[in-house]
Amino acid sequence: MSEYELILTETRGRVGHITLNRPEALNALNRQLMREIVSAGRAYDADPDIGAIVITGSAKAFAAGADIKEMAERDYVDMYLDDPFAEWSEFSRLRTPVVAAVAGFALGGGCELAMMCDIILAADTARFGQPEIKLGVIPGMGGTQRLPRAVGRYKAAELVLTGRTMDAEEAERAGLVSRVVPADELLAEAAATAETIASMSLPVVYAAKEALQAAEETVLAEGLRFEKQAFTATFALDDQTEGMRAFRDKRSPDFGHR
Ligand code: CO8
Repeated sequence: MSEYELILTETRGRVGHITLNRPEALNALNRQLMREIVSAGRAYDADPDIGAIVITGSAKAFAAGADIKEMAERDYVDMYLDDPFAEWSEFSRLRTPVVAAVAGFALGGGCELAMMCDIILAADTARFGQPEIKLGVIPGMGGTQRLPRAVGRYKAAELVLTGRTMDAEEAERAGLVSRVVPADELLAEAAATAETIASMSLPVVYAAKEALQAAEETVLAEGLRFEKQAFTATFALDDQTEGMRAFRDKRSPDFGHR
């Protein structure tokens, strides 16, 4: 029996899949759903046989935000002491790359969850936005920080201050999504993307993700220093020798996955 009630998990090859499964609330992120997502992500991250993670929702909703009904009656002291979103920092620090496969609504916390992932593949049915302002609050899971980095400050400000949502095409144009695909191809595309990542050297994938994160978190000179160190460190790995010899010998590399 699964240890989870609100998500489905499945390992296929070297890819761990997480499917949000709270359809009656459009995958609204209540406390339990958040805990289960973070717990499944950590479990995959701790497993050296997992090289990438796919997270998805339903055809109608990736996630329609944090659970408004759960939050409605809470007050400042309660929220401050409880810090209900603290666990998300663990999700965004997973070393394993995460591919978000987004169909339908990705609003509020749902959009923010997608932005904690490394790659966002969007079905042509996807809608993104930060409508918190309409509820008398502001984004609380990174929306005011990650959205401007993804789409630029002026578009982010328009979305956060008006609550307007955008379709997949606009989101791709703005730089929020990696790629838009037809809805019926979304899961296959996400799985194929994750499988490609998982076929690479795991320590090198970790290093690449860490260096990309440094681009978000540091100034350029520091990021370039980090990259140089991480790049040089890959030359300590057998996988670098194998990868380059395989190219020279015109064969596929064997990165020694079990
Ligand atoms: N929370 C709780 N329940 C929700 C949520 C939500 N975010 N979204 C939808 N539901 C529920 C509805 O209440 C409804 O339940 P019921 O059948 O019991 O009435 C069911 O899901 C189906 O929803 P609708 O009938 O509304 O479906 P529609 O297709 O008519 O509309 C929408 C879909 C447009 C997505 C609409 O449901 C909507 O506007 N949802 C709210 C979107 C939103 O405002 N999201 C932001 C939430 S606030 C947030 O994310 C803050 C993040 C800050 C971090 C917080 C960390 C804890």
